[in-house]
Amino acid sequence: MANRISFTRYLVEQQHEHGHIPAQLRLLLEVVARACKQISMAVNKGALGGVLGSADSENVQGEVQKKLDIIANEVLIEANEWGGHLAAMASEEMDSIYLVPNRYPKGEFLLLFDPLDGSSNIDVNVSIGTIFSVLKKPDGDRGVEEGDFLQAGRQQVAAGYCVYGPQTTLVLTVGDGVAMFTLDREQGSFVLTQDNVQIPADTKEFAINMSNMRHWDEPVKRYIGECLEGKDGPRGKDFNMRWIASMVADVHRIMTRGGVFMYPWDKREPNKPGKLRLMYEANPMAWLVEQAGGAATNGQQRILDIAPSKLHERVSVFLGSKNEVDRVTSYHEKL
Ligand code: P6P
Repeated sequence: MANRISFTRYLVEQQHEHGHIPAQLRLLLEVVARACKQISMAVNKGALGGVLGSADSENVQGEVQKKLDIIANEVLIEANEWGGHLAAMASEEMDSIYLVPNRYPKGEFLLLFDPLDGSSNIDVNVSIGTIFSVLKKPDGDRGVEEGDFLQAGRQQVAAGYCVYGPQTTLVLTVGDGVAMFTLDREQGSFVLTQDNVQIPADTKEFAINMSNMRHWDEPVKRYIGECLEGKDGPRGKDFNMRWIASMVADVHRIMTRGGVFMYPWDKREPNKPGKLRLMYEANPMAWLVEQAGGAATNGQQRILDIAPSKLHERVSVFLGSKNEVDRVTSYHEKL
C-alpha cells in the first residue's frame, strides 16, 4: 500500500507535470470522487440502509426512480454546490439544469452526471455506477443557461465513471490517457491501480441486448449475425456475448479487457435515435474509450463530434475495440 499513488497525488502530478488540470478542476474532481465514495457506502448498505426499491416518482425520462437514484443525485448536488468550482450542474434525474445558489461562489465549470446508471440492477445486487462529464462554461459574466451545456463531447475537459461492484473503481480521463483508482476502504481513499489503460483493437466479445434483435436496423443485424456464425462464417472466429444491462459495468469490462458495446436505434421507438443519453452517458464514455485507444460512434459519426440540441437527447452507441467499432460503423455506410 505504501507505494500506491493516491487520487489526490495523481491529480497534483497531472496538474504540475502535464498542465491538464487547473486548480478548480482538481478540486471538482476530488469532490466528485468523495461523492462517489459516499454513494458507494449507500449502495453497499442495500437493504440494511433501507435504500432499495422505488421512490414512487419518475424522472425526466419518464422512468420510475429508485430511492438510490435520488440519494445519489442529492449527494452529488450537495457535495458540489458550495466549493466555488462550478457554475451549474445537469443530471439525468433533473428536468432542467441546477444553478449554483447565489449564496455560494461560482466557478468556471459545468458538471453533468447520471448519478446512478443501471439502477434496474440495484435491487438484484448487480454492479451499477455513476457517470460524469465536465465542460467549461462560456466566458463572460452572464448567468448560465441550458444552452451553455449543449457542447459537443470533444469539448469535455474531464470525464469518468465510478463502478460500484466487487470493487469500487473510479475511472478518469482529463485528456492524457485513462487511469483507474480502486477504493481502499481501510484508508477511505481511491488509489491508482492502473494507468495508461489500453483497449485491444480486436475482440471476440460483444455486448448488446439480443432480445431486441427483431427490432434492429439491417447493419446491426448483419454485424451480429456474422458474429453468431462464428469461425465457420465470414469472421472466421467464434464470439462470446455479455450483457449486464448496466452501461458502467459493461463499459468497465471493455476498458479492462476489450469488447464492443452496442445500444443501437431500433424500431420499438423509431422517433428516438437510441436509448442512451448523449450528454451524460455516451459523451463521457466515448471520450474515455477513445483516450484508451478505442472508438465510439453512433453508427454514422464519432459520438464526440455530435452537436447536441437538447440536454436529455438520446443517441445510438457503438463503442469499444476500434476494429470492431469501425466494422459495424462501415456496415452503416453501405446503406
Ligand atoms: P436494457 C440502464 O437502465 C441503461 O440506461 C444502461 O445502463 C444499460 O446499458 C441499458 O440501459 C440497458 O437497457 O434495454 O437492456 O434494459
